[in-house]
Amino acid sequence: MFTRAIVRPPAPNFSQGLTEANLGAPNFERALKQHEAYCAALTQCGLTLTRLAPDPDYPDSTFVEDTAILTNRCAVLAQPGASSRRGEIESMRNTLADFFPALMSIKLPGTVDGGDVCEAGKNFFIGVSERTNEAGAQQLAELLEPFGYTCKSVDIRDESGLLHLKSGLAYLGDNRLVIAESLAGRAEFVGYDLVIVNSSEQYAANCVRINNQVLAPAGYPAFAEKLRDLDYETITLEMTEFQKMDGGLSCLSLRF
Ligand code: CIR
Repeated sequence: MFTRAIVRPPAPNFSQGLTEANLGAPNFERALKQHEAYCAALTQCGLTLTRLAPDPDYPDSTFVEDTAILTNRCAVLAQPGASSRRGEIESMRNTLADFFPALMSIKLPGTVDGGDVCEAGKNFFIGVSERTNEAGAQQLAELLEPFGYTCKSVDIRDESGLLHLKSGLAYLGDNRLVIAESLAGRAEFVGYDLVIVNSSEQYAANCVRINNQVLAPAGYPAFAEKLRDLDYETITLEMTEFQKMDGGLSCLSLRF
């Protein structure tokens, strides 16, 4: 069960963040509304929110998930692979210190973006990507394993459509993964029940199970039907303005 989440609304210069999406510039007012609806959905799932102030010094700072890896046994501050995002870590360190006094951290030259880390029960999948390097993945595994977790690296550097591992992977609990079609054949995922997301709906693979609900992006009917068939209670959310900045649904919150 999750009880809390940390969120940070986008700052007015949100459109100056990193993106390779080619979907045009985001509309700030619409992004704020989408962010509000996202926060309302987290509250509906029973979470108490810590709302951080928008931070115009870091236009990508609304994507708080990238700054940390939170588990119910320990917490690790990430080390963003994009140099323009490194400064996001310090304010998150202060916020997390209230909840996790024994906060650990990834050190350079290791880099890890939280978006590359997918918890699946006692196992963590760690994406090695444009942002998370092998040294970072190795450090994270060494920090998590003493807490009884296992870790498996998944190299996604040849997956041009996936910025982070969680752009194409989510854990629904009960040994079930939502997975982008392009990852579904990988050996790392043998033994899990896979809910495969068609390549035309790939963005929907970044969904989040929170307690009894699944939050999923609006506009992906085939995936919505799969969730319905599996009897998940789903909340769909408009994510268009965040998608324009390469952001998925999970990256707008840190849940614990
Ligand atoms: C970035 O490129 O870092 C941001 N514009 C988007 C980060 C999205 N984070 C995520 O998928 N975990």
